[in-house]
Amino acid sequence: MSETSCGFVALIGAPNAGKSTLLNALVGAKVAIVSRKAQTTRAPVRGIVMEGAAQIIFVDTPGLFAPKRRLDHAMTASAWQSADDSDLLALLIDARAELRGGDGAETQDSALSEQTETILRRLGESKRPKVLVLNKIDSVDRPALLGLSARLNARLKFDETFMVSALTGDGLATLRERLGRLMKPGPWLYPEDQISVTPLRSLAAEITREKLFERLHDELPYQTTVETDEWKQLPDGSARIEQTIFVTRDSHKKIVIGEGGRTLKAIGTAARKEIAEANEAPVHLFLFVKVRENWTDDPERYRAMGLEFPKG
Ligand SMILES: Nc1nc2c(ncn2[C@@H]2O[C@H](COP(=O)(O)OP(=O)(O)OP(=O)(O)O)[C@@H](O)[C@H]2O)c(=O)[nH]1
Ligand SMILES: [Mg+2]
Repeated sequence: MSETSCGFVALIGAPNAGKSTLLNALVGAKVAIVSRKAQTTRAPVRGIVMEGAAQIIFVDTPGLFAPKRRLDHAMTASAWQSADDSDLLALLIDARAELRGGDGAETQDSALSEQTETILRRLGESKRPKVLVLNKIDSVDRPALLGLSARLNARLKFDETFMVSALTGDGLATLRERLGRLMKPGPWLYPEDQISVTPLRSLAAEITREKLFERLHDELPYQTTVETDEWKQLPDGSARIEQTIFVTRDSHKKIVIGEGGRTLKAIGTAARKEIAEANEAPVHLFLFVKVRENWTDDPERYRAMGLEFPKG
């Protein structure tokens, strides 16, 4: 048998680049939540992949953007911390958005978006090996893709460039295989059949938050967080789970609950199904909505999310 190798690969990039979708696709299971909205991921999530004798520990991170609020600072700091702690950095670019100039604004062919420029500048300071992953190739033209790859590589030296679709799976086998070869000799850190390190109760809270992100709009999803308060194993093998949805305003609470409780019911039903799948046993899910005007300034909420509380 060949010698074992192991390493951490941080998946970093702008919000919505498809980092969490890629993590799930690489792992082959849902370990991180995904949504069409930017800034879905709030704290790093590990997913473990075996590639021959190599164990690759992928770290999905919150999207990188100019932070304003305290929570933004905590999220982006955790992403850069994961990057600094990793053996290899994989910069994920939403090729479709980048070819449109980032946030949808038109730019010249030769330009990169301001957002990408900012990330590249900071990335340039890191001594770690870096690979470039152009994602969402299912929705861009091949020639444009080659041009984009050339522009990015001219701006920063990447060891390798991959073109993938996290959604269709295109290019992922090659990505896994090449990254596997880049792992350093050493023992595996996790048992060979382990794919996640996230405790079930945290994953359950994330699943409910994903359902909130799907159903709520504007600022509201960003003003909510979810925690699992209780997880009781029942004699029949099912679990009784209580979760709190924290919101900042009474008006938000009304929207989350919805007319006649309809919105909360829909969120609960969708979350329950997925939590039961993760739990591999039926669950009874009870959701409570609490108004906490200042939850985004409460260290306790950050601890629950697995984030460091930024002072100041
Ligand atoms: N067409 C297409 N869409 C994709 C692809 N990968 C991801 N997406 C979509 O892009 C959106 C964002 O995906 P996420 O995986 O949540 O992105 P993220 O980078 O984790 O975003 P943050 O957590 O906010 O930083 C979702 O609607 C995905 O379905 C892809 O390869 N092709
Ligand atoms: Mg994400």
